[in-house]
Formats: sequence, C-alpha cells, structure tokens
Amino acid sequence: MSKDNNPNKNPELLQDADRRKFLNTAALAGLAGAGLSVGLAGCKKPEEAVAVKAADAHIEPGQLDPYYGIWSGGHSGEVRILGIPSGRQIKKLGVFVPDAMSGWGITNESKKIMGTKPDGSLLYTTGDSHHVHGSYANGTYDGKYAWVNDKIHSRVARIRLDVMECDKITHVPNVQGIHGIFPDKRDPVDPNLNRTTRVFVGMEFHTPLPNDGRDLDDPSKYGCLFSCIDAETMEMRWQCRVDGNMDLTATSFDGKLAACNQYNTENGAHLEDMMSLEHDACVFFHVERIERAVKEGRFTTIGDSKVPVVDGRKEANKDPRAALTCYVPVPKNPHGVNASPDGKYFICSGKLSPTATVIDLALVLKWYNGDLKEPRETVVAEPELGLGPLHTAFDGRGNAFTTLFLDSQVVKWDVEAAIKAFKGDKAAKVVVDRLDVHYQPGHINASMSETMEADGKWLCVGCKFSKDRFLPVGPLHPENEQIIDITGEKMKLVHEAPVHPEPHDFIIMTRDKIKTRQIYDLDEFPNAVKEDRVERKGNKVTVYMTSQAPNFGLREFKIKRGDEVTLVVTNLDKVEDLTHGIAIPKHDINFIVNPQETKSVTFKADKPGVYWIYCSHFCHALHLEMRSRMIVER
Ligand code: K7E
Ligand code: CUA
Ligand code: CA
Repeated sequence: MSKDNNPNKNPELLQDADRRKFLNTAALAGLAGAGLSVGLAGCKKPEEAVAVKAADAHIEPGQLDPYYGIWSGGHSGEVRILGIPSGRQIKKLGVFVPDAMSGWGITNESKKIMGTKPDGSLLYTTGDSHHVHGSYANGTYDGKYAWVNDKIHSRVARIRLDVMECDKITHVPNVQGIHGIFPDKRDPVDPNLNRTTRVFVGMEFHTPLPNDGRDLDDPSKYGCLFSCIDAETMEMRWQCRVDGNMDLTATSFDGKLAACNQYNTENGAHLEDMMSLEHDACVFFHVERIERAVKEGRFTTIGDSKVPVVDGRKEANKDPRAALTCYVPVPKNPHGVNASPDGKYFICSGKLSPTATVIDLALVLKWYNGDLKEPRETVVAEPELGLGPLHTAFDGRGNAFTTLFLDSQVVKWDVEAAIKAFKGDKAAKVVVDRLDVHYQPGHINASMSETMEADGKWLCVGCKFSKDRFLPVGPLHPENEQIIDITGEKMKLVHEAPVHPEPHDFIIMTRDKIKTRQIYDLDEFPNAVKEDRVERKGNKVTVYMTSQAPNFGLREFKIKRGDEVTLVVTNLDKVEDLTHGIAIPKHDINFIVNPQETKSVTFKADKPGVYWIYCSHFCHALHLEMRSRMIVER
C-alpha cells in the first residue's frame, strides 16, 4: 500500500467504495499501530448528523421505561441497570469490585461470594466486565439470572434478577482472559430441559497449560480452553482445548451448538503475527459429544485442577462424525458472533475484513454428520458491509444491524438477501440502510434481539467515543449510548446518553420478564438477629444488632482493644426502600442493609476510643440521629 493510500493520512479514502477492501490485505500489518483508529478522522460534526428527534424516546416524569437494559461496565468492573429507551441508569451493581453503597465487598457475605485472601481481604479489587446475557426458557428470557464475565481475573458472576444482586462468582481454572460468555438456551439431549442449564466461556489469551512456569517463551506450546459451567450450581463441568484463541461466544436455540469467533488462529504472541492469515475461524463445539467424551473418561486434567479437559484441537478431530469441534474459516481477525433469532444462523463480523460471515447451523450439523467436505461449506453468505464490522443485532423481521467501528455507522442489512447474493443473485438488495453514529460503535443490541421474541423496536449502540456530544469534562470523555428507533425501514436516531466508561455489552428485555422482590425474607438469612445482644468468647466478640428507623437496637456497646469483632445487623423494617446504612469511622466499614435483610462484618478493634456507628443511607426524618456508640476500652 502506497503512502497516499494510507487512510490514516487520507481519511476521505474511507468513503471510496473501491478501497473498502483495503483492510483485507496483508498490508494491514503496516497499519498495525494506528490503523484501528483511522475512523476517528472521519467523524461528522453533530450538525451534519442525522436529525435527532428526542420526543420519540422521551419518557415523561413518573413514567416507567418499557424495557430493562442490563449493561456491563468494562474496567469499572460493574454491571448497570438502565431503563430503555430513556437510557436512565437505575441501578449499579459492584459485582467484581467493591461498592460501599451496597456493601459489596465490604460485608462477610459479599466477600464470601467475591473471594478472599488468607488474611480475609478481597482477593481482587479490580474487574473488567464485558458481556452480559440472561437465562432462557422456551427460547426467550425467563428473567431469572444474568451472567457476566470478568476478563481480567477470569471470573463468571451470576446476578439474581429478582433482587438484582450478584449471588455467585466462579473462578474459572486454567485460563486467562475469558472473554465471550453465553448461557445455553436448552439442553441438547433432554427435551424436558427447554431452559438454560449451562454457561459457556471462551479463553482469549493463550498460555502455557498449566501456566506454572513451563514453556514460558514458546507460544507454539500455549493453549486455550473453552469452559462449561453449570448454570445452577455455578461449578465447572468441563473444558475443551482448542487451536487458536477465542473471542466472543454464541449458543444455538436447539442447545446443540456453541461457538466462538477466533482472531488469532495464528497463535501469534505479537500483534503483527495475529494478523498474518487472511482467514481465522469460528470454532463450533458439539456439546453432546463433548459431554459423552467426558462421561466415557476421554479427558485429561491440567495441573491441580480436577476439571475434565477434552481435546478439541484439529489434529484430534479430523473425522467429522466423531469430532468435538468444527473450525469454520472466517476472514479476517473476526470479532463478534451472534445468533439470529430464527435459530438458523450465527453471524461473525470480519473486523479487519469489511464483511460479515453468515454460517448456517443446519449445515454445521450436516458437517458433523460427515455430509459436507469442508467446514467452509457451512458459510451461506458473506456480504460486504463497510469498514470494521464488530457486532450484530436483529429485529426479528429478517434484518441484521451491524456496527462498523471504522465507518462510525450502523448498517442494516437483509440476511436472506445476502444469502441470495452469495448464490449469485445480482438483484438481491442486501444493504437496507446506513446510519451515522457518534462515534466508533462497538457493541450493539436490539430489544429482545437475543431471543426468539426479537421485537424490532429499539436498537442501542455503544459508541466508544463521544468527542463533541457532551459538555467537555477533561481529557477523558464519557461513552455515548445512542438509541435508535428501528420500527421503520429507515433507522432513526432518537436519543443519546453519556455513560461512565466503559460498557462493552448489554441486553434489552421487556420489563414484564423480570419480577423483582420488594423486601427480603427474614428466614433467608440463617444469621438473622432475633435479639439485640453482645456475646464474647475470649477476644472474639459478636455484636447482634437490629435496625428499625430511626433506631439501632443497641444504643451503645463496649468492646476491648484487640477484640475481633463481628457485627451482625438485621434490618427489621418491612417497607420497601427503607434501607439503612452502617458506617463506622476509622474502621473502613460502610454497607447497607435492605428491609428484612441481614449482613455482617468482621474487624479488629485496635484503636481505643468512641466511634459513632451512624446510618449512612437516608431513611427517616431522624436519619441523622440514627446512631449507636461503639466504645473501645483500652
Ligand atoms: Cu464484546 Cu468490547 Cu469485550 Cu466487542 S468486546 S467492541
Ligand atoms: Cu437509617 Cu438512615
Ligand atoms: Ca488472525
């Protein structure tokens, strides 16, 4: 590629249709450093952008949004609950990181879920939440759970949607950088299990296996594992070793297949090595066969881990009729794999190729039957969409919506037309509409898009850069979640909202899917306080204290310097939203107790003096007066 053709220097080239294939050439290696940000130069000024008609998404004061949005928080480690289409943030959950407002990571109960070091402190105080997906029954959300992955520490968290709190976190062994996650939608064998029973996660970063100091500088010996977790117990079921890495994950509606797109089939350790091939892959997993292999003992284990590991590498899976995995070639460094709501296709975006690859799931099963020669024969369309395609959503009427990171656009395209065009039909009209978004979109999702009930109403686009869209707040800008009306032929941008960096992914479900609880049940907590009191065993002191607005059950209590104190608090209030906070100065304790809930903390009383335990959550006209005295004797 000559200098002038470098779109980094010459951004208008991005509009030139003949050059759109440029990312598909080996010359890309030369662009490596700056290439992926070229699109920034092509951003339009807001006044040139498609007209914004705010009324369409406006929710009147006092009105409820018709949809819940469940948003990941990226390196904030959180999950957020939004109302859609207003884009209003309703709740934030710490999940992988401490959050004083909710007491997440500060109470004994939350620490037990998050994991601790031998000294009782949190194992990790950072997280990187990427992908959120809900549990299924009968092909749609059942509103029971959502799962989210932590890329940095390879954890999978489950969120109970009735209380919108995390209730379990699984530390996936043997892996680094788990990225794609998806629950299955039904059991592959048992027709009675038409609901989620497993959660799959793909490993993005290949490492030595086990990663214990062996094979340090020999990437050819590194490996990646696809992991399966039991959705109910959250225990590991099995892992499957693959060639190459794994990025995003998708599952089929019949429960038979799971898949991950792969951008580094080269097994490269450096960026330019990861881009050397024109095709990477989408690797499919035959769930039933893998579980049969585990049952029959055809597995190994890695290091100290007892989790069965089956071999899904190409060499061991040459016979399609016995294969556990199928590698479908996809151009080039693809990103994103999404299941169409009709259950027929998985779509991988090309990222460095301007295409999306449509893979027919019935043909993948045919390949596993030995009825196809090559895995590539499962590809039924590969339309050219624009530069930097990443993620795809659906409207349930046969259209797909793909983000174009470099073009700063969403492209709406007709999947069946793309299939016709692939077969040679020159009249097929594949691209239906294009819309500029602001700017550089990553994830995209539509209302109910990941279910068979995709309703084609709202499309949300997670724009990675907001640039000039909001009041400037210093070098770091918020991200921009844009909301698009997709009920018509043309997309209509109707709303945008700044969000704290950086959500990666989100799902949008009708609000009737989720039934939330108003208050907890006292009996759910075995340690619920029935009577206010202080119990001492040696230097271990347990303080049992109730709260009922505007009083704590103990006006004061005395302990001795050096005591190990466990404070157990039960909130006896029975009114929803009547939450109390427990804050203890100089002891780094600050958490809330919801109505009829019990929480506890354990700490060392090492500073003699008087400490006012005060209510930190506004609860009552006498909220400021709601205090208890902790007296630490010397
Ligand atoms: Cu889902 Cu951001 Cu982890 Cu794509 S990734 S953009
Ligand atoms: Cu109790 Cu404020
Ligand atoms: Ca590659």
